[in-house]
Amino acid sequence: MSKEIQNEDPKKLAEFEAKINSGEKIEPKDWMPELYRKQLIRMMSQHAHSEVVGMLPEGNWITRAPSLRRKLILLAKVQDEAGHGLYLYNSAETLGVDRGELINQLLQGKAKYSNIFNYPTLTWADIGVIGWFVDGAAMVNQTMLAKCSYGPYSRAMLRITKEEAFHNRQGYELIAQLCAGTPEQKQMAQDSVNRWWFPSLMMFGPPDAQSPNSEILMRWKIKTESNDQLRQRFINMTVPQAIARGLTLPDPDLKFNPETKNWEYGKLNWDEFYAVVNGKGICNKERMEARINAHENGRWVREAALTYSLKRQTVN
Ligand code: BYC
Repeated sequence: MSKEIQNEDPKKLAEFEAKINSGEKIEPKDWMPELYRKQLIRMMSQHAHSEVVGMLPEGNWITRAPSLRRKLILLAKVQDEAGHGLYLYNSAETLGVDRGELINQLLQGKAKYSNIFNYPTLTWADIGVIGWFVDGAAMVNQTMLAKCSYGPYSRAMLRITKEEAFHNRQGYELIAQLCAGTPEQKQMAQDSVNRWWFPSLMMFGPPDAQSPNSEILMRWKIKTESNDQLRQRFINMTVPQAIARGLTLPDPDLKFNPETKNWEYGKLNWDEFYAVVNGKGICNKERMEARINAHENGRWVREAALTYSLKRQTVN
């Protein structure tokens, strides 16, 4: 047992764990072990940062969308991601941490966000594949998190997951349309699938045996399924969709096991994953610069809003 848990009051800890095991949610004012609070802040803030940084690769294509319909869908999707970031920062604040502090950690390069957003969006097909793969992976992960033991996170996930399902469908529809188009359009979809498949599988985190946080997260039902279980569910869901569109996936070891009913997959490049997560991806620098600029450009808005709210407090 970790030292941080040993220092907790054993009676309170037992009551807390009994509550979780009975399926009750933990709410902000309830007693919780410090490690539970710390783990939630880590995960929820990484999640919020991912939503906000995740607006960049797609936002990059809003002005280049090929039709008004596609532009409206993309604009709505990117706005949804901003909303997800907002709910998640709000939910994290219920744990007694300040949103400004979390954002500073991101801007100073001290906080993680999802590996996937450090890859570039080179063609229009990437917008479809992000919806299909990235939002599909997020939907699988977040459907599990909607059952998590912390009330505010679980409730935020319920709403976010509904929106992710829409994002996933619009992405698949975009790709289906490209696949039914000219040979060049189909090839553009295939090229995009080839580049995004493996990074999307890595979104679920390292294999269970190398996942340092999983044990405690699963004990306290923050996560109710493991990284590998969710990765497998996503693969099983997505492979038939690719086949239906005549697309191939870039894994020579992918094969269906009729006994387990799983699509078995080959080795993932975890060296690449850790390099990307630790700042050495293709777009890490660009993403951080964009967020720092956005933060600086928004300073006057935050200051004006704060002054207005302070003035209202004085008047009232
Ligand atoms: N990327 O012990 P592990 C979206 C880190 S955005 C980067 O298995 P855990 C969207 C991990 O943090 C949706 N880092 O971790 C938005 C840990 O490092 P620390 C994003 C990763 O927490 C816009 C270390 O590796 N979703 O949908 O048990 C447009 C060891 O990992 C990643 C979420 O954030 C990664 N992929 O499990 C479109 C979901 N994976 O912190 C779409 C919430 C692992 O110990 N988060 N690491 O230094 C989770 O469900 C879990 O945190 C994870 C990882 C499954 C991601």
